[in-house]
Amino acid sequence: MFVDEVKVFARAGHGGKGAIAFHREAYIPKGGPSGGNGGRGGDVILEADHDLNNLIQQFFVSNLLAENGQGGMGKGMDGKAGKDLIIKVPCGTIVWRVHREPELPEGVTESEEPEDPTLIPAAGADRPVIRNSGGVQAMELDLSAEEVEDTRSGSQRRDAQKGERVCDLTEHGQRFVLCKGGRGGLGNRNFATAARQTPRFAQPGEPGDEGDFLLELRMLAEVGLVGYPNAGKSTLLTSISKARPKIAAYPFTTLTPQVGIVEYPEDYFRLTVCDVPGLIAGAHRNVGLGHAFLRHIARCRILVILLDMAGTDNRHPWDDYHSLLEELELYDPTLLERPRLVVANKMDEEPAEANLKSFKRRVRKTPVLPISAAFDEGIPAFRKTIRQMVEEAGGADETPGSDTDSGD
Ligand SMILES: Nc1nc2c(ncn2[C@@H]2O[C@H](COP(=O)(O)OP(=O)(O)OP(=O)(O)O)[C@@H](O)[C@H]2O)c(=O)[nH]1
Ligand SMILES: [Mg+2]
Repeated sequence: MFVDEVKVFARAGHGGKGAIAFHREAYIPKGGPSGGNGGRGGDVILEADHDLNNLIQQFFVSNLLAENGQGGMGKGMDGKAGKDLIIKVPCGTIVWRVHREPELPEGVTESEEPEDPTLIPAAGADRPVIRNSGGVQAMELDLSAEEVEDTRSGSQRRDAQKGERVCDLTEHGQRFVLCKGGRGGLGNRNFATAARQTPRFAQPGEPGDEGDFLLELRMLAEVGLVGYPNAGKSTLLTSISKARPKIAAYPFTTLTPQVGIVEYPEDYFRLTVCDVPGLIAGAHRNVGLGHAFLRHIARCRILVILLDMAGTDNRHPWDDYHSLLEELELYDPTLLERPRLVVANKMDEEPAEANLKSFKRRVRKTPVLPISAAFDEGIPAFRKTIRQMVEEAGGADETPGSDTDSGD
């Protein structure tokens, strides 16, 4: 199972309470206050780990509860601090704070929308009210009824619905304190003064932070492979890297994103390539596997549009190309501004040459790289081109966390 989005509830440990105690020992009368302090509660900490590739652990254990601090004890003994809870998440995890709807007490139902007292109800239907005052005519318009145009792009709107973005864990080992543990209360020995030598009170521990969070994984790869099902994306990934995704002649073979590493042994350069499940026209209406996996290419530096130039199943590569671009735009218009490489696959097949000619006639000014992934033809040129494009787009070594669709 591949989990790339999961809701969790996190609560840090509460601080232990301070103790109220007095020193008792033979021959030491009125030994004074000796209540120890409570220990602090454990934090809930997220840590990025490059050995993980999805959020399945949090899917099964979604309540992240850190240990409470121990209460203070007599004889001046402080309580033990609660253990921090360290949760490992894959690199590329974005954390959103989800605001919970306030729960209404039992028996109370949500009332209808409160009436705005400042609004004068318009007479009749939606007709504006015309009022006369001293011969001057004024037209009353109900501005609240007008729809405000939302200029945000699809991905920005989706992000805003998710809540408030609190962090983005991109580097291996990067840590983020999701919920801070409560401080322990002070024991009564802290409150002794010359004027009040027997304080019979101590501090309670502070509660730990808590909240609902949404963990979302957006893979960190430099190159994203986009194409129709059966275009040969997985075959291409297999021929350029050591990744071994399933390859078969039926659509939607790949059901989860696959990442491969392309190595350039001459200077130890490496690139990560992400193969996402096939996209088809209408994916924005959830046709096929929908847009769900496009989040994984949202951070890619370059996009490779892979087309089946042989036109298998009577498809036309130029139609595929246009509908792919349309789907990308519907998901996030900034994806179209990303440098992209159009690759024509299956050039070994009979109709591919003729289709490529027609494609070039219909889609002008778009350079196309012909390859045959299954027969390793054109692969060296492909490797070289993607490297060049990634370097031009900002290099592979920079943190690829600067996704344009993020709202922070
Ligand atoms: N003739 C020919 N067949 C190819 C080539 N590349 C891939 N294929 C075949 O196309 C079919 C689909 O290949 P996949 O790599 O599974 O395609 P995909 O794009 O990953 O498909 P999904 O995972 O379903 O989205 C397989 O039967 C491959 O053998 C090629 O260059 N030439
Ligand atoms: Mg595949």
